[in-house]
Amino acid sequence: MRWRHPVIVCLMSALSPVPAASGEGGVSVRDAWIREMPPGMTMTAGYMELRNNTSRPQVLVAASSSGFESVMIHRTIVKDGMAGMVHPSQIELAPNASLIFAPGGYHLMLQMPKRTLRAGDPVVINLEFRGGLVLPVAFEVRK
Ligand SMILES: [Cu+2]
Repeated sequence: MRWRHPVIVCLMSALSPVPAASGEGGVSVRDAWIREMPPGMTMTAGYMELRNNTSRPQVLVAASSSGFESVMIHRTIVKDGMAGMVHPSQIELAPNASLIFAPGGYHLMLQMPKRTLRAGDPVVINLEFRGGLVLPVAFEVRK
């Protein structure tokens, strides 16, 4: 009766629920970096490319880091020729799509670093998604 075994395994994998947004390929991050702060500045920004590898929307609801007193999701918008920043409470990632955090658009506003950051330093920022997924991402400080 050995032949039964692979059949049972196949059935079980077909029946097991699809994880909401696990770290294993659920949401991935590329090219994560932080702008190096000029001396005396207490504020900088983090950028990255977020990718939702699932067939469902994923919602970024918060970010935090032990390296900064405050991390906020921000978006730079231009209205009537004036640039300003807004603080969206969440950002939805469309299924199987990427969202780019870049200068002039979405960014992570990083305030009050707990130590001096130099180009090349790694800083971990935790991205929190609706449903409980927390994705620790290594950002690199760049000039
Ligand atoms: Cu900002």
